[in-house]
Amino acid sequence: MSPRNGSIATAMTVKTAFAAAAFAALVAASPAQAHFQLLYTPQVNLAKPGEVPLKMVFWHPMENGHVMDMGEPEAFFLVFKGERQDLSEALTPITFKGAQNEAKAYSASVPVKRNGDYILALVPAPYYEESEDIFIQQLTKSYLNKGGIPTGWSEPVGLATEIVPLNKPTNLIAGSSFSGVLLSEGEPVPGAEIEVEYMAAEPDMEADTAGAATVSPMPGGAIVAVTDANGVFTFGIPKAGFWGFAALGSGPMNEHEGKELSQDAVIWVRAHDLK
Ligand SMILES: [Cu+2]
Repeated sequence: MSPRNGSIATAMTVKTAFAAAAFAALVAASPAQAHFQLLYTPQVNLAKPGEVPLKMVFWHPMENGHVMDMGEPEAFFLVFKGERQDLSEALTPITFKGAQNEAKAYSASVPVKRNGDYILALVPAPYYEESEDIFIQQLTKSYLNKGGIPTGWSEPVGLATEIVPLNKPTNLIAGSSFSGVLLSEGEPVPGAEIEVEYMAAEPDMEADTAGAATVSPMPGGAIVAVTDANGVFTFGIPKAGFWGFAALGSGPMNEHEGKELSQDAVIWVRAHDLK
C-alpha cells in the first residue's frame, strides 16, 4: 500500500505491522532456540499390543516455534532385543502446522507385540539452514517399552553419532536426573555441548498441529550441559514430560553438497511425576 492510495497513518501502521512480523520471524529463527528433530508418540509405556502412531517433525518444540521442511529420511528403523527392523516403508508424508508456519513432516505406525524395549531411530535427510549456510542432520532416537520388561534400552543402535541413555528413558521421575553418554562412531565424545529442550508444545496426533507452549523458553537461551572425560553428561529433570538432548556436530560427517554439515545426535526421554 502506498500513501497515495490511503492515509499516511494507515501506511505507517501496515509498515510497522510488517516490521513486527519480520522481527518475530527473525527472533524465532535465532539459534538461541534450538531446533530439535522429533520422533514422537504421546504414550511410551504400553500395556497392550498394537500399532503405535509416530510423528517426525523438525521443529522448535520448546516454544512451538518455526517448523522446518523434512526431506525423505535416509533411514528409519527400530531395534528390539538387538534385532534391527527396517521401518522406512511405514513413513507417510504429512504437513505439520506450528504456531508460525507449516512444513513437511512424516508420520508412521509401528507394530508393537512383544514385551520389552523398542529403540526407534531416525536418520533424516540433511536440512539446509539458509541463515547459517549449513546443512543439519539430527540422528534421532526415542523409546517405547511394553509390559515394563527391560530388554536393552541401554544398548547403542550403531548410528554414526548417538546418545546412549544411562537411565531408563521411558521411566524417569521428575525431580531425578538423566545421564547419557555421547558416542561418535561408537567412541565416547568428551567435552561436547549438549543442548537440552523441553517439549512444551506436544503435537496433536490427529490434527498434525500443536497447541500453545506450556512453558516459555529460558531467558538465557539454550540450556546446555557438557560431557565429561568419558563422554557422559547429567541433567536434573525438573518437570514431567518429554525432554530432548542434542549434541551438535558430534557426528563424523562434516560436509554435504560442498557445504558444512552439522551431524547431530538427539535423544528423547519421558519423565513422569511420582504420585
Ligand atoms: Cu532453529
